[in-house]
Amino acid sequence: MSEYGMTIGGESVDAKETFDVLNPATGEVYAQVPDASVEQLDAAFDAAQQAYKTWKRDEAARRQALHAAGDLLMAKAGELAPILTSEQGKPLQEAMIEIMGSGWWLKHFADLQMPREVLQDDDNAFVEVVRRPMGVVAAITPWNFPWLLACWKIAPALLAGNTMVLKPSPYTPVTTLAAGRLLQEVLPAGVLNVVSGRDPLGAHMTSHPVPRKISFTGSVATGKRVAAAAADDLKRVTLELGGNDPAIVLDDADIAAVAPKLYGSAFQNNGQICSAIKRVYVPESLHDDLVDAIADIARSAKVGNGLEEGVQLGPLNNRPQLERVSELVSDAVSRGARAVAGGKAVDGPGYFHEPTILAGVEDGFRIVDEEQFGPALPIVKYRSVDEAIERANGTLFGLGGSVWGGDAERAAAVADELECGSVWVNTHLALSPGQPFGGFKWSGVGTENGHWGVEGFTEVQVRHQAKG
Ligand code: TXE
Repeated sequence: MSEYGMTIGGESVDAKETFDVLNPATGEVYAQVPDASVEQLDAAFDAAQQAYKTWKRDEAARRQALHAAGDLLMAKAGELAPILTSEQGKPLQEAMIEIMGSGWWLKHFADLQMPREVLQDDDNAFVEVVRRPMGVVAAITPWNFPWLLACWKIAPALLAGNTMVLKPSPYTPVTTLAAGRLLQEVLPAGVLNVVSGRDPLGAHMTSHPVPRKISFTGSVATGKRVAAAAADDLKRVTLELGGNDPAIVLDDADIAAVAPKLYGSAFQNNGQICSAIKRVYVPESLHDDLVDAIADIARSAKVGNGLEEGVQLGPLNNRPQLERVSELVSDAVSRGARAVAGGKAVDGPGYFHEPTILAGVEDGFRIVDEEQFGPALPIVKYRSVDEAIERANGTLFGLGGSVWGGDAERAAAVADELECGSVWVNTHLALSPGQPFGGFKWSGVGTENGHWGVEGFTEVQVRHQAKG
């Protein structure tokens, strides 16, 4: 028996097998959760299919339910946040922000009005484009923002009239299981089903005959597998994959003002954000000042168990991720980079890594070319702005990018040259539920959030009514 049940057709359901979820701050088992069988996955899809028949019909009821769900999450944030910290690692205050933010997301979509598209209204005909729900959605989420990213899918998908089977990452299933149960108070049975299991359960979801749409957030490698599995059945997909966001600092930037903002956008959630700053390009003239300023901040950061007061950076979420970050840092140092702050994993239990600033790094080093997804930031010198733009774009990633400078118009002109889904000027990571989010190239397919996100959970239908 596990403490946290799955939710199938409104019921709390256990499984024959369980698997362990570790607390990344201690490396110890935090919870045991159900490992869903294939039959249980079938039951979840069946429940979602049954619920779809009525859920799709009443938009007002859906809006009301989403509001109630948002209110409930906000009211229970104090209970959910410690669970999130214990399985994910992030400081408790950030866990609170994630839960409150998920409530905000649901309530935003509860009120979102879709633009009406009337193509023709004359003596001959009334022609309108309408958006129809797709049916059952399979949603698969990662471990960095387990519940917020689930709500990026739940809110628009349910608003559009779909029902869902949701599978969290095996590293962080507990908050999603707990929140999924909670939401049964305000959602009809079968509208939101939550199943937990290891990676093969995700593969079963993508090849299952019931879902018409797969909404996936995770790594590029798995995203490609999801797309291939979906192709067989022509399922629709939205893929939100990794990023390697560049920040270009221009020569008129005020380093004292910019350094804390760059640091914040690179190290929030311990760097485990798809659209965090992953590499900084700086002119030679400002390089040393910027490195010193950011390294000072990194050295003063308080690293520890996220449940303790005042901790700013928790552990990385899992051992493979810690090993990956350590490997990329060691690779850079072995090729001549300097760790001006940090530089290594912290001994002892838990998956801690010192916040690390690397100078003397070049394009071609793995830590610049690959997604580190952790607390290590390479700072790279450039000689001309054109060269910086070329290097920023010289990757298969294309999620976000930012340009920093005193002359905002000049910075915006440089930002226009970046090939990515979000460009920011003098800020980074500015996201909101009404703003579309997606990636160019290998960073993804499709768009989440805003009315674009809702459209991603619909099929286009033309309604042509002849007149006269
Ligand atoms: O991701 P996976 P992992 C990046 C980051 C990190 C790397 C690996 O660089 O180092 O991904 O993380 C489910 N069919 N990001 O291994 O494997 C899996 O169970 C269907 C960026 O955790 O992509 C989980 O629920 N689903 C990212 C989800 O996919 C499958 C956030 C993501 O796991 C599956 C996290 C399959 N064949 C990591 N195999 C971002 N975009 O923010 C696994 N899954």
